[in-house]
Amino acid sequence: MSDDAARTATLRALGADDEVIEAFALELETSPPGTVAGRVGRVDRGRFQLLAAGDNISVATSGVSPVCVGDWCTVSGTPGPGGVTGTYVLHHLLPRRTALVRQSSGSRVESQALAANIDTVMVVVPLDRAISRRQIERFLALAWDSGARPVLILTKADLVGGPTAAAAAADVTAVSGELPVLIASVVTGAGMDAVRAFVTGGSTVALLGTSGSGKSSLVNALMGADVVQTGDVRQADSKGRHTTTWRELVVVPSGGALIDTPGLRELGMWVDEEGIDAAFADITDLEGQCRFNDCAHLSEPGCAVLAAIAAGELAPDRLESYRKLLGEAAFAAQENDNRLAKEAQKVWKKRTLEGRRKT
Ligand SMILES: Nc1nc2c(ncn2[C@@H]2O[C@H](COP(=O)(O)OP(=O)(O)OP(=O)(O)O)[C@@H](O)[C@H]2O)c(=O)[nH]1
Ligand SMILES: [Mg+2]
Ligand SMILES: [Zn+2]
Repeated sequence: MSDDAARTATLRALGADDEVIEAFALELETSPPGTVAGRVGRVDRGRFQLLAAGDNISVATSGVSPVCVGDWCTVSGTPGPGGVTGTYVLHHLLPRRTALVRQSSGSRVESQALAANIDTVMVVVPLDRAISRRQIERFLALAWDSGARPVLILTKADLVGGPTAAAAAADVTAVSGELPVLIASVVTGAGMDAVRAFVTGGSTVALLGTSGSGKSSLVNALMGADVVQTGDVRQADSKGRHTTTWRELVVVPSGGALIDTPGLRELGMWVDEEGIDAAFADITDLEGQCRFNDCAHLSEPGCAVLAAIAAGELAPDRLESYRKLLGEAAFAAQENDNRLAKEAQKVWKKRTLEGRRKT
């Protein structure tokens, strides 16, 4: 097999379609010898893993990662001697066709690409818990924003009766509209053929959902092997344990690529804040009228929240529970992920310190 043919075969296995193959061919024509084309499989702090022909390549980066999982890019460098990681740098990043982006919420958090070049987003909803339409809406919003096609997977069907599953499917159409809604179980395999139909050669599927919803279990079922770790669900409250901590791209033997993502933990701080903001719209509306941009509503002059409390328009304990939930959101992020914890702390600190004057 020629180098070109070998490269094409590798890229196809990673989920490339003709357009990607063509873009790489053009790019490599003008690249220095030794340039390698591949797909980002995982991003860690200060480095990312490129899935490519032969050994996977670890590429050092500095500052905010220039790539996210699912990106197609070329790197140049030299392989290390026998089994030792070489030294590579990012050479060229192909334009992202779609991207799941964590939106910035005001200026508080920078928007960040979570995963790129996804065709289908599976929003995974477990049937053994109360279904939150609001939560599904948020995942669907994220999915639609990406440019990919969302699909709803109601999973763990073995844990409820058929009528319950059917009722849930009917119920979620209120938020899913015309989208496909699939009922599945990785335990019995029921409905898995319909899920598998979305995973085809040249396509990339990302899974989104809360912790413990069954994303990694679906990945393993689709892979036909336990390639990613799955976790226990606490019996008491059927909450997940945040088993998956990194977004990771895996290649399906029968074609296509899957991107497993962590549950609420990683989207956590941001989604939680969003949810809290939505639930406390009365306070967030008032906040917009405070004189200071980062008013903590403690004793600042010109505080619209304190004014509303003084005028009897806002219950003081409502502000208390808002504070408490925001603090918990920051704490949850801190517990789970140092990087996010730092962001959360920054946000929280900014809120509790004296606010800067609005300009
Ligand atoms: N009965 C049953 N249990 C399931 C099914 N799918 C997943 N589970 C169980 O649900 C638990 C959580 O599954 P995971 O796949 O780890 O969930 P996850 O969405 O990846 O969770 P995070 O990685 O924390 O975001 C595990 O104990 C699985 O065995 C299913 O179809 N039926
Ligand atoms: Mg998982
Ligand atoms: Zn205020």
